[in-house]
Amino acid sequence: MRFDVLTLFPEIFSGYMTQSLLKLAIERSLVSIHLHNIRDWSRDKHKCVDDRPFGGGPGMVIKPEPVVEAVEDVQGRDQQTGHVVLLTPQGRQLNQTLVEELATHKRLLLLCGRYEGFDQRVSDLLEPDEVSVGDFVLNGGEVAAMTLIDTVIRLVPDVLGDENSSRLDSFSSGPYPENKRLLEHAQYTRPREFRGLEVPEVLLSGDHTAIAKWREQNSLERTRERRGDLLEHTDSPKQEPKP
Ligand code: 6GU
Repeated sequence: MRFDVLTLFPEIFSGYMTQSLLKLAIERSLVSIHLHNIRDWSRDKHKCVDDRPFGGGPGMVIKPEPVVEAVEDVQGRDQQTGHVVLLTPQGRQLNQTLVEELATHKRLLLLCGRYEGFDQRVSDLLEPDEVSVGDFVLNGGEVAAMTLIDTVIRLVPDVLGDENSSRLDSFSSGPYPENKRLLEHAQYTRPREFRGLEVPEVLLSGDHTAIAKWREQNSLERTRERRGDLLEHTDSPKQEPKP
């Protein structure tokens, strides 16, 4: 899977890209990340890419020309173009279902905004898939882009060592019916007892059926307690239909 990232701050990605899982995936050619500095498409002699908003107000707006031209250039370099994603708090909110959808693309082109955002005509012309990572304000789209990359690459075949570790995670559909997303069950490792707190007996029993049952129960309980909203969005009817 290939990512092209258009940003004013490509350096932000360097630590993340040299981190183990992603680094390994890049080395194994399962994932590639190409960084592009939007400033390189500035026509201005001072490499200026932003300007004051028409109508007044605080902050600066990123000009449309360098962004649209950068996207067109990067898209034009290869036969296969990328699905264009614009990271913005105004987009549809990222969740595991959207991550799965994004992971179906062979190539994604991520546009990271800064300041007060891009000139509206960037969206009008490119019609990107606008994605937000949550209802809060980040200083820019870079951290959101890394979040998106991090969640998507987990679904690229062979990126994770153990196939199962992604399937059983919180929010993955896992062994549960489609769309029914549960939080992951509690995990324990040695020692068996720590400061008076003991590991649940069943996990030490070696009885795999009992363990699976305990884990499923624990998942459900936790989800009900912490994220009841997740249980409301299931396809299964809340009540048995009357005969
Ligand atoms: Cl994608 N960008 C910014 N700047 N803030 C956000 C966001 C994105 N998602 C949530 N908040």
